[in-house]
Amino acid sequence: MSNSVKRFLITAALPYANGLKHIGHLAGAYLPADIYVRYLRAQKKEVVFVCGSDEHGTAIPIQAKKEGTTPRAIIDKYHPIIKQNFEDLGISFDIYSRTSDPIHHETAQAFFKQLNDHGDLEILESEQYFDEEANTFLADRYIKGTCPNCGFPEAYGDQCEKCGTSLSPEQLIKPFSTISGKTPIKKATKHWYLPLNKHEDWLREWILEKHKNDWKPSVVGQCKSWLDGGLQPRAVTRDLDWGVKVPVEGAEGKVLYVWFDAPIGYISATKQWALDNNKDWKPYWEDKNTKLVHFIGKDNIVFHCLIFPTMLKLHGNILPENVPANEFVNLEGEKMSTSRNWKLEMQDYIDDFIKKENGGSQMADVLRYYLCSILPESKDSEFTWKGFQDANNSELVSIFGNFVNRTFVLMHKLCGGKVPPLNARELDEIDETLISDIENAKLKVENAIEQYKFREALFEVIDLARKGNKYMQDKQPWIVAKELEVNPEKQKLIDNCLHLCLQLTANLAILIHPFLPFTAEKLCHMMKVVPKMLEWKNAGRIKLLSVGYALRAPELLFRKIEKEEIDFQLDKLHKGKIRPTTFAQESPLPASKPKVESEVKSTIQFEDFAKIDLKVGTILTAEKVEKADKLLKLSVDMGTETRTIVSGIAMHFQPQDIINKQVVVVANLAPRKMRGIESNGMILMAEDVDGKLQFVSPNVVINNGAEVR
Ligand code: B3M
Ligand code: ZN
Repeated sequence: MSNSVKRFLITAALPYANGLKHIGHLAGAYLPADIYVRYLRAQKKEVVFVCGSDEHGTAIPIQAKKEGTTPRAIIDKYHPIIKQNFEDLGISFDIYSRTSDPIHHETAQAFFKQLNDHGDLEILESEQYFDEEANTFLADRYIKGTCPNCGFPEAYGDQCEKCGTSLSPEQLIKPFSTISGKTPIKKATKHWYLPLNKHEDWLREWILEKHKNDWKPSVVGQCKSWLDGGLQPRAVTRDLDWGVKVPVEGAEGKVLYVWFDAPIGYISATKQWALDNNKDWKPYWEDKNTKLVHFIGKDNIVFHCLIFPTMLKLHGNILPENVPANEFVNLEGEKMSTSRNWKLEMQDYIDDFIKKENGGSQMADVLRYYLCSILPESKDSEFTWKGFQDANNSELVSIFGNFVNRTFVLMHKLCGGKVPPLNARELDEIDETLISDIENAKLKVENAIEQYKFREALFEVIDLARKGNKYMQDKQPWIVAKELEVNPEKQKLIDNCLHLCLQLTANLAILIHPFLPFTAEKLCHMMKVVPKMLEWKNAGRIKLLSVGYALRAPELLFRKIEKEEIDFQLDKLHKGKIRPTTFAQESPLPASKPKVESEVKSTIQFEDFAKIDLKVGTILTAEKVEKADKLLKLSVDMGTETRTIVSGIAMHFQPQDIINKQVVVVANLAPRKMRGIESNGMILMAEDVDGKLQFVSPNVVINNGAEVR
């Protein structure tokens, strides 16, 4: 770590306050950032760790519409929950701010104004998608269409969530408005642009030369492909009514693009922190001796490595030293997804594992441990419940917990509950090896952490505990104890062994602290030492606990995780039982009893089944049927024809949300008139445990008209 660094400013991506966050988010940015920050704090470095809610962008009003409420109500609902979730899992932000705060609006506006006044922005008029029915321009997530990269039919105007490609609305094939479901027209509008094309040269030099070796290859690689493709001017304003108002004349009805204002949120959060703590925020953003590090997920690379640095440079701020972006964590073999309800939310984990138990923060550390051991540092990784159980049972319990427990139990039994003396003259090679293992572990862990290799760092800590177990096994003080009667001198050997094991325990507390803070705290309690002992400089030494000092009885650090708990989670995941993001009591859905058993109808012959003509179709349009709460009128592309089908799903879906959805249609059902509309077929639906209807859909895109057998 270079000596000129005076202070650290560590940021973690600001999560959208539009819903609960899952453990993929946690592993992507927040956990690694927290480990890094706790390590720096233990090093007594000056460090500020900022984060907060991203409360702008179209994601917020869209969620508001889904929940039948206002954008303000959405952010006020999710911000405190997400904040608390992070706290429960030990993510130790110095501030968790909000981009809806006035301080942020002022900061973002002043930032924009300075760039605009200096002529760093360009105003361009262009044709943008406009929804005639809703009489509004369609920014970002208000427009969907088929992804040109992977063919996913519901890609957003700014990004395809399936393949991760970042898009502009023009690239979408068959674009449609998510408000009305209609195909939008093009209409002229004026916007402010950040001319990234003018900054290619220094960005190239800064990333591809200066940082080519200290940034992750995946990050440099992604930047390189953007740079090689040629940078384009980026619009930094939007026609929207939710966000930070554009602070110049002639910009009525326009707000800053969320990706312009959100990263400025790091600055406004620093300001707020400084205000709250009577500090000066400026050096953190202006002094070259500040080391700024952004922790993010890979989908945010372009914003943090190209766009925001350009803004910072133009504005006269320091640039990030590193952007250690992570890949994604998959869950049980599939990509985590909020829309498909395939995820483990922080809240769910907290409810099931932390709140249920006394002193449940032990379970927060278990999640931190497993996630850290599978951090997607260089490629996507996999969370499995079995892996979670194994990490706990065969590493935390059997290696770490076991070593500490044996040490404490034997110290009480063979050394009177006090730190025994070390008889230097009696040290043998095995003891010496352990002593140098302790020294080396410190160096290895810090080396790995400083290179953002947190998995490796954690592995080194566990490896040291493993060596402790091996040492204990080699020394077998409980066997030596049997010889005491004949040879009391042997007490020295026992003392040496337990002395070293106790010093090793103290070292483990220091080294595990950034990863498992609650466990480190518990160890301090057992050793009757103050948290100051956890300072990093103490690690690597074997003089942490004084001879003769009385220690407490061992406490259980980790408990075994049973198969039933894992089965329960798997079952919950597969049944889609996880509470939907919309809370049950606020859900507009009719309450329905969960069905305990599904009724089985009487047997039919194959010929009976074969009479049913099931076909795949795609919903083209959907609209409410007047004076019928439950009905939606759909037109469905059946391959060779377009059918009108009236479906009783209006209580479960907004028309705009089901456009382009592939469904299974009973194609030969006799036509039936409903509210004066002839319905030609029926859409197959399944009811989940919450009583919500879900489409029965092919899991890959299939040609319309395909037969279902
Ligand atoms: N809210 C996107 C995301 O959560 C965005 C990050 C902002 S960081 C300044 O992926
Ligand atoms: Zn795609």
